[in-house]
This record gives sequence, structure tokens and C-alpha cells, in this order.
Amino acid sequence: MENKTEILKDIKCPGDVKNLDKKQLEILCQEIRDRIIGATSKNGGHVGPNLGVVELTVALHIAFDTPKDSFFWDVSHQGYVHKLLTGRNDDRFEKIRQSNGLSGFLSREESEHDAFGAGHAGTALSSALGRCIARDLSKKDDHVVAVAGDAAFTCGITLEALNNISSSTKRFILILNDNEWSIAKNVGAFSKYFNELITNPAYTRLHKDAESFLTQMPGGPSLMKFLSKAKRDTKELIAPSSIFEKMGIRYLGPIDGHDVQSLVRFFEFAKTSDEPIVLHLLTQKGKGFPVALEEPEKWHGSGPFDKDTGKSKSSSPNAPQKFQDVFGECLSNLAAKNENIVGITAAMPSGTGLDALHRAIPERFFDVGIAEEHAVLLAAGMATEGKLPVCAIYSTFLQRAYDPIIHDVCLQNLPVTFCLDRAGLSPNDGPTHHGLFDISYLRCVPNGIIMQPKDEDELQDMMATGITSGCPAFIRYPRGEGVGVKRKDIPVPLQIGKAEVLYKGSLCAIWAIGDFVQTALSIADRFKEKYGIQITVVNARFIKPLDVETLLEQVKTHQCIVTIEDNVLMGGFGSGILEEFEQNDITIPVKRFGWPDKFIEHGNSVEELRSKVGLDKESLYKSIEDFLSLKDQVATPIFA
Ligand SMILES: Cc1ncc(C[n+]2csc(CCOP(=O)(O)OP(=O)(O)O)c2C)c(N)n1
Repeated sequence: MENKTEILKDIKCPGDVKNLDKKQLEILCQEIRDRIIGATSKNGGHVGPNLGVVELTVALHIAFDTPKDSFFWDVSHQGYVHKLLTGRNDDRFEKIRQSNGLSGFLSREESEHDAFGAGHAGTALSSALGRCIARDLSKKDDHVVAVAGDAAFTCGITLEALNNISSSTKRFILILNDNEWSIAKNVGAFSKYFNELITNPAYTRLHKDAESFLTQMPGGPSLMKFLSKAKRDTKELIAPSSIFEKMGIRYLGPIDGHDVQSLVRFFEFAKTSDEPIVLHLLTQKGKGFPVALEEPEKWHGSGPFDKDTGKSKSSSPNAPQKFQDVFGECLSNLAAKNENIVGITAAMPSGTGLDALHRAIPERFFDVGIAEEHAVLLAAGMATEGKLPVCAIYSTFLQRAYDPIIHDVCLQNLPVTFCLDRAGLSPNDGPTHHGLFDISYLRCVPNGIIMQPKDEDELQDMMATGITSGCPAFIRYPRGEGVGVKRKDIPVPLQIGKAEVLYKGSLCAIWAIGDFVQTALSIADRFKEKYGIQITVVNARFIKPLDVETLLEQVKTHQCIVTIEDNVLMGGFGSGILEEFEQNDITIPVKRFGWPDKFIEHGNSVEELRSKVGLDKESLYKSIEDFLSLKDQVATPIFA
């Protein structure tokens, strides 16, 4: 173990970290950092969060024994160190978030050391509590540890769990990994409160004393007596009870989250606690990588970069603007002209592009923390007072707010506009982040309109349509760059429920949404070239209400209908068309293309993942050709 690069290589299972000495642990932590920076520099990943939990994770694996003991990581984007220590330091780590590489999150399928998978925030405390209750019922004695970032305390679910812990179990260990950042700077009263705890000299002194006490005399009960006495003596004036203690959860902190030996002592102590306990750890997001320390928001999640300079490798100067940036710019322009427009984000100001509104009109920008359910209710309340709220929430995270969408916004027909970025695939993130369900979960709710633009200019028009519609409006658009079309200076509201017929033809009409419109056009071009047949291509624009008039017209002049969408087939856009046919007693061959009834893994790119289920351009062309029985025939379609 003398060679500087030897230690991590020899860690094959968590037990291997237990016997390392102080110096070896220091080297191990450095090697882990190098490994994370090396791997993420190639393919991107959650750099800052992982660099911040190196010591904390090493200490966890020294003090606890997974898989007997279990860790419940909130979001689990910070699980790379845990992966490296649990037998996954191989080629798959090198390709993390890529095809045949490890997932960027924890996954029960990936390892027995991953007690619980995640990707959405706020799930750690509730799921860990569930595990504790099950353990207690089974009369087992293993330890359950929830690790949650400070931003997890902006989530309603975290608070619901906190409310439930002390009445449900005596043995619950919570690690609060406080780095003061969500993706952006953390917001809200809890964040301020944690800061007060950190800066309260009484706590700092008390726990410095506690730490040195632990160093001298390891042993939980004595420490507890010491702490209780200290509090009694000072009648809580010097060390006021934390909010956790008032909820029946013993609080210890603030604790240096980068000192492995000290952390191990605190964790060993937590194992002996006969009451639920929270350890408040202070960590630095991006620790050990100066560029990440300087810009924690940028380095929360990064694309490929030069590991020496930190310079991004993925930015191509001539790339079209991203949908999120078009959204932000357009909203700021619309809001400048209409003072009722307000923007709401649930902890994703830069990811959604809503930070543009923050820069332009800060008083009409609201970051509510990781609180999608609250964000939607807040919007509903604002709408009752004449405001025109725009909720910018990723498709996958809007799932959190389903009840307020139905019960508060749609039932009361309130004019809230939802802009759902990341509709479709988030290829590197995988199943927790793909936005493949929103059409199905929104289409069945009365009163709302649902739109999907084929390009950035249409996104602007749809925003104008939604905001002026007077009803709930949902606009879904994909992650990443637009197609590079020229945008009008002033967006024009669309006629609600009217599709755009791009090619007028016969035989078959393809109804597509989003970027599949472009695919449909190129398929039509190929048919024209190969068979001399012009087929119809429709940009549906509105998933709801469907342009039934145009659809029923086309039934008279076409022999089949094809639909293509970036959503699960069940309950999706194509299903809506089938329902219309059923309602109108129409029987016509229909072929729907969309995502199958299974979770889609992570992978390299949208195109690659689409090709696995036959949704890439070439497969679609061939499938439609087969459906029309055109193959090997020249200009004699079977339906002719
Ligand atoms: C429901 C939900 N909304 C938004 C996100 C996007 N998101 C991923 S990580 C993160 C911030 C997490 O901050 P924190 O828990 O403090 O951990 P840190 O990254 O600072 O270590 C957010 C907002 C999410 N994962 N889930």
C-alpha cells in the first residue's frame, strides 16, 4: 500500500476500507477524487455533489456494514463514492451514465449495496423510516442511515417523514449533508435555520467539546450524559434545542464532514443511540477541485470537461439555442409586456431557463425549493388573484404535483401555464429522469390544453397561446438544443386545437408531435422519392384538444393513420386519436409509434435509446413501409 495509487485499486468491497490507517485514508480520499474527476471529465456527471461526500462516504463504510446495514441516499446523485467502495470501480465506472456503464444514480438492480434507488429528491427519510419500521417488526438489529442534503429539507415529503420518525422507531440515523447548495444556492427558511445552527457559537462550542470528549472516551452513553448535562446546565440558553430535538430526534452538530476519523467516531456513537438521531455535517460541494468550489452551481452536474482547466468540452459555438434558453428569453419578453405574468421554479432556475426572468424582473421570479407540489398550488393561488403564473417544471418532476394539477388548477379551471422541459428522454440520467409519461397523466384531466412544438419558434407561439388561453395549459418540449429556426420577434397565439398540415397527400397520414414531425417529413420525402407517393404529414401541435375536424376529414381521403410521439404509448397521443375514432364509429387501420410499457435505461444519446425500441428514423421508416406494405413494390401500395 505504499504506492500512492495503490489503495483504491485494492478496495474490492466495503470491508477493505475498515483497516486503513489515517495516512492511507487520506490517500484513498485523494484517489477517489481523482477517479471521479477523471471519469466525469470524459462523460460528464454530478461532479460537485460527489466530491463533497468523499470523506463522509468512506467513514460510513468504515462504521457500518452494507448490505446488512443500509444507506438511503436522497436523490442518490452523490452515490459515486459509494459505488467505488462497493465493488464497482471497474470499466463500468469509467462509462458512468453511458451505455453499458453504471447508472448515475443508485439502483437496487445494480448492487446489493444499493438499498434503495432514487433520482428524485426528498425520498430518503420516508423510505429509510419504512425500512426501520420493517426491521423493528422483524426484530432485526441492523442500522439504517438516511443521507440527505440540505435542499432535501425544502421538500414536503422530508418534512412529512420528520413528523413521523420519533413516533415510529427508536433507531433511525439521519445524516444531514449541509453544503448550503441545492443546484443553485439553497432557499427558504430551513436553509436559513441550518445556517443559524452552524453559526451559533453555542452549538459550535458544545460540539467541539463533544468531539474532543468522543476522542478521549469513545462510548455513547457517556457522551449523551455529557450533552444532556451541558444543556441542563445552560438551561438551553447557550445551546437551544434544535427543531429536530423538538421533534424527538437527537441533534448533533455542526460536525466537520471532511474529517474521516472524527466522522467515524460520530457514526459509531450514532449506532448506540436509543433515540432517532441526526448528525449535521458541514461539507463543501466540489471539495478538492478548485474550479468546482468556485462555481458550485455550474459543477453540480457537468458535461465532459478538461480535467486540468475545467473547461467544458461539449459546447459547440454554432449549436442552436437550447429550448430552455428560448423559454427563458421568451418568458422575460412576454413578462415585460404583461405585468401579471410571474414565473415559478422548483429549485431549477438554470435548468429550466427561468433564471432569465430572475435577471430581468426579479420580483416576479419565485424559486420555492424542491417543492413541485407546493409550486403548483402557489401558482393556483396566484391565478385566483388575476396573475398569470408560468410553472417551469421538468416533465419527470411534475409527476410530484399531480394532485394539485387535478384538484386545484384544472378543477377550478385556473389559467396556469406549465412549461415541461425534458419531455422525452434524458438519456444519460435514465429512467428516473425520462419525461415519458406526461401526456398520459395529463390527457385524462379535464379543462387543460396540451401542446408540443416542432421547433423553438413554435414554442414561443405556444407560450403566448397558453398564457392567453384562460385555462390550464401544458407545453412539453425536449431537453437540449432546438432545431435552429429563426424566431419571430413577437410570438403569435395559435388557434387552440388546430393542427398544421405540412404535406397534403393520400394513402397515409402521419400525425406527429415534437421533433418527430421532422422525422415524419423526411420519411414522406423518402416514400415520394422511392415510390412516387405523396403521403400526408401533420404537425398535431395540440395533443389536447385534438384537431378532430382535420382528422375526420383525412379519414375520408386516406387509408390509414400513423402516429408518432415521445411518450409511452399507453394513454398517449396516439391513444387519443384511437379514442376519437371509437367515439365517431370509425374503423381505419392505425399504427402508433411511441415508448413501450417498460422503464427505459440510461444510454449515450436519444438516437441510440430510440433505436433500441424502433423509434429511430431508419426503424420508423422501415416499420411504416411494412405497415403500408410498400416494401419491394414499386408504386403499388396494398391499400390502393
Ligand atoms: C423532485 C425533484 N426535483 C428536482 C430535482 C433536481 N435536483 C437534483 S439534485 C438537486 C439539489 C440537491 O441538493 P442537495 O439535496 O442539498 O444535495 P447536494 O447536491 O447539494 O449535495 C435538485 C434540485 C430532483 N432530483 N427531484
